[in-house]
Amino acid sequence: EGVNPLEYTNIKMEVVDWSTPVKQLNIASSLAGRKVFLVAATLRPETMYGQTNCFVGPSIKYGVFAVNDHEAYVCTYRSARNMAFQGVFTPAGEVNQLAELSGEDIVGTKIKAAFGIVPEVFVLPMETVLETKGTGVVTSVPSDSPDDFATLTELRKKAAYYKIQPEWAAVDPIPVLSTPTYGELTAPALYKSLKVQSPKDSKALAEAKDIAYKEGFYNGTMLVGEFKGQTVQDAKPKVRAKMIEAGLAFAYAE
Ligand code: A2H
Repeated sequence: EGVNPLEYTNIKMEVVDWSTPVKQLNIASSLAGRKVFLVAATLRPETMYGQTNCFVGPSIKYGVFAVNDHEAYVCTYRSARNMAFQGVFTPAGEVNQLAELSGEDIVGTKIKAAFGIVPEVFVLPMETVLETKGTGVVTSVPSDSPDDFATLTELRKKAAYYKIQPEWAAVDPIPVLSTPTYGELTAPALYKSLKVQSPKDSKALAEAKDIAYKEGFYNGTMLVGEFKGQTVQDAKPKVRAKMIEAGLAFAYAE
């Protein structure tokens, strides 16, 4: 909520199969037959082909909010209130919370990865998710996001410690775009060259994130999707528009 509002793309990831803990909460009757979507805020819509999973903060509280009479969104209350101000919900301006879920409970839920080459992925825990940014849900593209790659690597090393099934973290990074300096998997290349130690290695990760973003945006070429062969700079608004047109994304500012 700074001076310059940031324009995100919110990605709608439909719930295919809730985790066992959410099933045990018996929230189905509160949802009244609505389709439910986890909503992830991203600045890189052109990378959505490479989603391998989705992240929630395990100790963050999420709500399930009515969008209208047939859809509901899973996100933080804070972001639902912003969405209400931005005209996302019907009736206009109202925040109607149907259920509350902890991030820890949502882990293990199977969702549809909008525009993903792998069509269905799982929700995993990410301890560095900020409650105060975006929707509190982060879709994971480890090919191009150093944070996502660092957390996925950590979860794979210590699946039992993080209480996840190894198969939930089984999808490898998927090449989405190539950059002249880092090749087809920019984030894993930077993770290695900057010697990132863990998802909490914030100094190295901040540098990796900065380089990955600039390399991808200014020098990247799409390897997959409808805009394959085009520059990332050209493809980015086009992929975003296609996702919005398909009803799988919407604009969100904060
Ligand atoms: B980005 P900025 Cl491929 N907590 O999406 C932590 N991180 C969050 C978040 C939260 N509450 N909400 C969103 N994010 C992540 C894709 C991506 C992203 C790629 C590469 C870089 C990248 C796939 N994850 O972000 O602080 C989301 O991850 C690096 C800039 O508002 C979102 O875009 O600049 C980005 O951080 C927004 O970060």
